[in-house]
Amino acid sequence: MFKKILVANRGEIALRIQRACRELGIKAVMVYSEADKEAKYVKLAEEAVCIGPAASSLSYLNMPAIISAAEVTDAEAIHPGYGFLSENADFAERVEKSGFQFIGPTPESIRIMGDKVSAKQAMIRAGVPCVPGSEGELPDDPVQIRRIAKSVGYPVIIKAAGGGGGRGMRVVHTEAALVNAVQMTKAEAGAAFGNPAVYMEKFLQNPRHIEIQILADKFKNAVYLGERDCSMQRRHQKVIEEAPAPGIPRKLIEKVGERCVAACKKIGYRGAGTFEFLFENGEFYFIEMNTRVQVEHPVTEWVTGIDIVKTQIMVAAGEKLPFTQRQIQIRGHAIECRINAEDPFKFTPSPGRVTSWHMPGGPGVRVDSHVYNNYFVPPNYDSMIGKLIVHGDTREQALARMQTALNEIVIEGINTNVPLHRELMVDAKFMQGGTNIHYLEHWLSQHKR
Ligand code: MV4
Repeated sequence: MFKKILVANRGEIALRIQRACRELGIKAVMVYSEADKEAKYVKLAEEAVCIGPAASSLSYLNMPAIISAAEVTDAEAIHPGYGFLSENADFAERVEKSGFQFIGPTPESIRIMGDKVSAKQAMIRAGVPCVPGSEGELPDDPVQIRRIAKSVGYPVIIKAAGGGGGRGMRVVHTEAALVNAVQMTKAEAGAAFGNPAVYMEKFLQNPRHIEIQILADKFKNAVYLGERDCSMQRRHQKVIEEAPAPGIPRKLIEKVGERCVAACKKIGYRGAGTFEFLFENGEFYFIEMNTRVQVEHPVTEWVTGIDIVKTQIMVAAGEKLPFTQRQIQIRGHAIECRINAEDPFKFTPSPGRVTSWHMPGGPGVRVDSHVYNNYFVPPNYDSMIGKLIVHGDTREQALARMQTALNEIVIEGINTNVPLHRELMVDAKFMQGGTNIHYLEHWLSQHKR
């Protein structure tokens, strides 16, 4: 096992990784920007290195600074967390070329999944069900583009190969609008991602966003840890996640989960990963794979009892997965509310000093946050300042615990989205379960203030 790991991230996930290291008896080196020197995990750290000024581009995205920090502290491995450099294949490669273990998949796996066209082709070959569409990149010939769209059937969606997470997409409803839309998306993709390649899919109108968590080791062992429902989102930012997904038969999850595991084995995937699907009319359609630990990993940890971050570190160190698929059971129900420093209904960021911070507790309540009383939320980064996660034997119990927990929260000095969560947790449709990806935005348009 590693003796020392460098944590190349900030915020709640930096603290989460530091805690996993402590449990494994590994020393954690924290890196921080000038804006984060008062962060809790820096105060708690045995070792911490300042890697640059507040701007991410000069600190958390600064590859030489991070690799130098690993060199001067004698770390053996680098955990990238989520966001920042976590899905940057060039970074993973530079980490390994510098003699450190990257805690994540190989640069090659990251590269394949980063290109959404090659990711989809790998999944089709591996037998993972995908959204019907173009086989690979769209050609330039307008005649061929129209022929493909006709066979897929309108409406279609044009997506950039270099996009993902909602960036670089365009929905097309008619043949008249098609060729121009393709050209526009290609031009934008070339400018934004340095890759003008686009592909086409059937546009699914009212899907749910369901994702499958997997874990794999270096010996081609892989397991799936069930699914998460991440349909409650606004502008491609998830707001609430839960596991399991309400109303989806276990047998269906098992079938798609086994496909994901087979795909991992086929491509030699290692580490933690997430297969994102759209779910509509009882069918799963793969859209993208994330090659990192995700924000919402705690809901899966709670229903499976598996520590995903610890397992990431163990498999990166060359250990075998310590459990088989048969040993993984889904128990109860977990819900996560992302707590953001923002206006709860206008969504404008609300950084600043937290003058009062009281977190809930009791059975089935977990808070992952690096914030404390009198902490200053810097304006330079993502507005997420923590996550409230609850577990119950049933979804009803989890909802009741989340309602109580949200009512116990006191955060003063900044605005947060806690008031929004309080309202959503008593919304009849949400309480019923199974809302689709448009539900929250529709709800917000009906609850303007
Ligand atoms: C789609 C889709 C409908 N049909 N693909 C948006 C983010 C990116 N991961 C893929 N996205 C979508 N792809 C087809 N063929 C609808 C979306 C989509 C969406 C997906 C998941 C969660 C929220 C979403 C919000 C708007 C659109």
